[in-house]
Amino acid sequence: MGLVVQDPNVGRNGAGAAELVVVANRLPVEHDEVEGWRRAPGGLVSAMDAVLRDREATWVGWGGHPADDPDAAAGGPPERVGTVALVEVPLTAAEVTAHYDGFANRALWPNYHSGIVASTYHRSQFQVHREVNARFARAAAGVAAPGAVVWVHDYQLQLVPAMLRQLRPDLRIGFFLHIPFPPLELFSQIPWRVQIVEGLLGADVVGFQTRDAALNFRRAAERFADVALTAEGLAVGRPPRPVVVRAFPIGIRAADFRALAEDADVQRRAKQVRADVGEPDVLLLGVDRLDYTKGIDVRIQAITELLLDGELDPAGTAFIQVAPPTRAKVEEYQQIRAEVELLVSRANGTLGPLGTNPIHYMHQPMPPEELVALYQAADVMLVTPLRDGMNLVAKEFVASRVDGAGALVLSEFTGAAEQMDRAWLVNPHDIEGMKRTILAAIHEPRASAEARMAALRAGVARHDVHWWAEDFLAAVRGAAAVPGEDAGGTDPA
Ligand code: ADQ
Repeated sequence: MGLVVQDPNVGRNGAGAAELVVVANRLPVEHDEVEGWRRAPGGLVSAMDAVLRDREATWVGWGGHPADDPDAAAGGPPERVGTVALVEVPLTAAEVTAHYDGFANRALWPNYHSGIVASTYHRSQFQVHREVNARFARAAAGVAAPGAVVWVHDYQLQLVPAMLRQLRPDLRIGFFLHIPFPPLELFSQIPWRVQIVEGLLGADVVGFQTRDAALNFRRAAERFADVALTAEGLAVGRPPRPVVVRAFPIGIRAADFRALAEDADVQRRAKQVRADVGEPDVLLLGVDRLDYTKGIDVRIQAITELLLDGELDPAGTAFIQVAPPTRAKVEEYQQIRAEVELLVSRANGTLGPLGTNPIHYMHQPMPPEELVALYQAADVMLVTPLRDGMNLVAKEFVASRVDGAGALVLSEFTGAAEQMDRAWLVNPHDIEGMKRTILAAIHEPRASAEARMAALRAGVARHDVHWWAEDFLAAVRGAAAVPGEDAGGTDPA
């Protein structure tokens, strides 16, 4: 049975004793009908999994099944995974619809991603969102030891820091946003902008993926809250309380990717991948959740045009697009799926003689070994989001290229572009520019291509997920221990 905390004062199994508490919308496990409880996929879980591997911690989150669902997984999530105790915050189906599918994914997500699709704002959804945030705050307050560090994650829980501070002023609270923070003119559209800024300012450290995001938040805080700008962040309220605001660019488990990439079976599989798609002269690859922010459609369009123009030979080119399902209940995600599938079949239907299907589309999750084999098989990796907080795929590709080969085409609008300036940077809104850059990446002489990849690989290895977590946790500990002083930490590369 999982530990279900409904009342913050009623803790069991070590409640009130956790020195490190992670709070995220989802627990790091999900239920599969065949396999039972298993590790949940996704960037956040994969990052925190590595960080918590040898650390005692308590993870507060939703288990993934509505509490009132008659088919809900019997018994709830496990009590522990390795060194991490799991505390489930129960949500009903109606709460999931309003808080997660609704407010988080149809109001916040599109606004924070440059308004690529229009946000919809519903007062009733915000109401539920606030109640759910309060429940997360109470659950965290119930398990944290005196003076503990609480690390709150991502856009679904931005109200938690202030709520938690009110319940437990003794705690040291860090908040990290995995997605972009929008410029003031976009953020200002949100009817609850004041509540969001005040919610975040409850933390001692508010961390972002990029300097731009941190800057955007400082501007929003200046506009919508009682703050003064300081060198390291903000002074909030009266008497002023220091809040560190800066970039902590997330890294990947670089050593794990390198080890997988050196595995003989994975390398054999990489060769097989090329054989499976007909031993092309050029193999292009895209790997993204099927999300409208990822620019999958513009990428397919650019490649299709190159194939139609004869700039790329349909008989000698293969493009693999991996796009696992995500948020399938949200209408905009059904639309992007339909659009991508139409573009793929239209391109394959138009190009070349019978047997020529240059675009290979895989709408399925896959294990890390298979992803690394794909990364190794590719000549050019295409990461072309219209907006992305960081983008771990770009870093995973680079870390997997232990052979020193491969080229990365990367959108300027990813957080990764701030660190990976040796990649082939593109503006995904500019199809012609993207086509030119893809061709340049394909035809770059080997020596300069390898020099680029070597520089990129060194950066990804140095600024890995452990560097990120240590930097963030040091800032949270430092911020509370020495009020008013710079939290230190490393300057983000
Ligand atoms: P995401 O939007 O999910 O993450 P990303 O950073 O690329 O985007 O992470 C996706 C993860 O899913 C990668 O680790 C990748 O390996 C994995 N993945 C992709 N396809 C898969 C498949 N078919 N099967 C299994 N796994 C697959 C959010 C933000 C990002 C930010 C991360 C972390 O939107 O900007 O980089 O959080 O902070």
